[in-house]
Amino acid sequence: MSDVDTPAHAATAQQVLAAPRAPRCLLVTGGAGFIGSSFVRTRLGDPACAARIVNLDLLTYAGNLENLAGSVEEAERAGRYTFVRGDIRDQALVERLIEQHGVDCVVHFAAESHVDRSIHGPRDFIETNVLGTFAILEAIRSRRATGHDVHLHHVSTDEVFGSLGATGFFVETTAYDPRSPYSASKAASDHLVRAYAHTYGLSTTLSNCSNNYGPYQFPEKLIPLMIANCLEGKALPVYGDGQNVRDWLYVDDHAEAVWLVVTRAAPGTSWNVGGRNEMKNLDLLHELIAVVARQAGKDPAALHGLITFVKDRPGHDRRYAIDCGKIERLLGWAPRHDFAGGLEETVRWTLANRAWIDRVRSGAYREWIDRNYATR
Ligand code: NAD
Ligand code: TDX
Repeated sequence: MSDVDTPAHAATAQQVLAAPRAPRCLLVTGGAGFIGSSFVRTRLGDPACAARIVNLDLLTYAGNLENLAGSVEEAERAGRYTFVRGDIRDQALVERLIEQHGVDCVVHFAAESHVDRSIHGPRDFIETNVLGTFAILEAIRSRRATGHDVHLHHVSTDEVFGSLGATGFFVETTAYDPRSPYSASKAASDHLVRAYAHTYGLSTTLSNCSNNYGPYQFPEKLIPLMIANCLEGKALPVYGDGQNVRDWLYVDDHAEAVWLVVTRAAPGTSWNVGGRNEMKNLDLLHELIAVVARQAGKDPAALHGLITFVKDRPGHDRRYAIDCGKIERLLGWAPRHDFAGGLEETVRWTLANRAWIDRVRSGAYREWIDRNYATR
């Protein structure tokens, strides 16, 4: 059964596997990024997960092996974790890794992920998000032709559904209506995944998640940028009127949702994931300022004084809101962090990891990567 002909509210237990899928070896793409590294850390720390992990990441500006420092070394020594610097667009490489490591499941996070960058330079988004996903699908199709089936879980976003008015929610069967080069490239990749499942019989699942936040998020996205600027006394740039609404989810809760879908969801199904936590950007910023001021011992009024309204993002989507009732009802997923707790945790992490932020903001993290990985 596929979601194409199953309205979300009518989704049934048939969309859940009778027996859990138990991958022996996962190929995680983009595992050095923000959400991919959370997935790698949580899986390696989960005693119920015995899968080996091959992490394929190109280490673009958004990839940082420091996101995994302290979490992978023991698994690496035990032969349970391998890092490969490489490009998902390299189909031959993906095929070779699948064959060499006996990969039976690909969890595909790698992407260009920042909307503003997609507006300034869309090409990388088409190449990585569309052609990269295409190369992975072709690699899996080619393995299938030799009798080896590999399941693909494709990590997507709520932005493919477009922009909502004041009411309503995105469900799994909401028609796609992407409106930025980023969301259009993600929508294209989602369509390719579903087309390959339908045409070639590939086993695939898909998840569409709302805005994530938490440790190791690249400080170009709203929350880490605002925290870093508060700490450095820099302007807090609010696009437009600051009334745009996003639904926020703590990153590790997304990683758990992906794992539940990987292990429990029937092929051909897709799953919306969200925090049931809609906020206007300006309200979020006020809450964040209160937390930073308290934890960092700063004057809240001075931080409020840093708020600067700037020119709006072109085509800025007004409101995203996810109905995640299906994954809650059928897979029993529930976020472990509420927004207040998640925000406290994120600010605490940032204060305890100023060196990480400083190295990313100064560009120093690139020198280490280039020195250690230039020849791989
Ligand atoms: P990120 O930008 O932090 O990380 C992306 C990772 O992919 C980086 O490690 C980068 O080096 C790697 N990468 C990029 N191009 C590559 C290529 N050609 N080959 C191999 N690796 C490559 O992104 P993120 O925020 O962690 O997002 C991960 C996934 O989740 C993306 O598919 C994104 O669309 C999706 N998503 C993100 C959010 C969010 O709020 N951040 C929400 C929903 C869905
Ligand atoms: O400086 C800023 N000022 C500002 O007002 C930035 C960086 C953002 N914003 C606004 C734009 C959005 O309304 O804050 C909101 C959140 O912006 P981003 O953090 O850039 O996220 P968004 O554009 O909503 O997209 C995110 O969620 C869905 C991720 O970047 C995507 O990868 C994910 O798919």
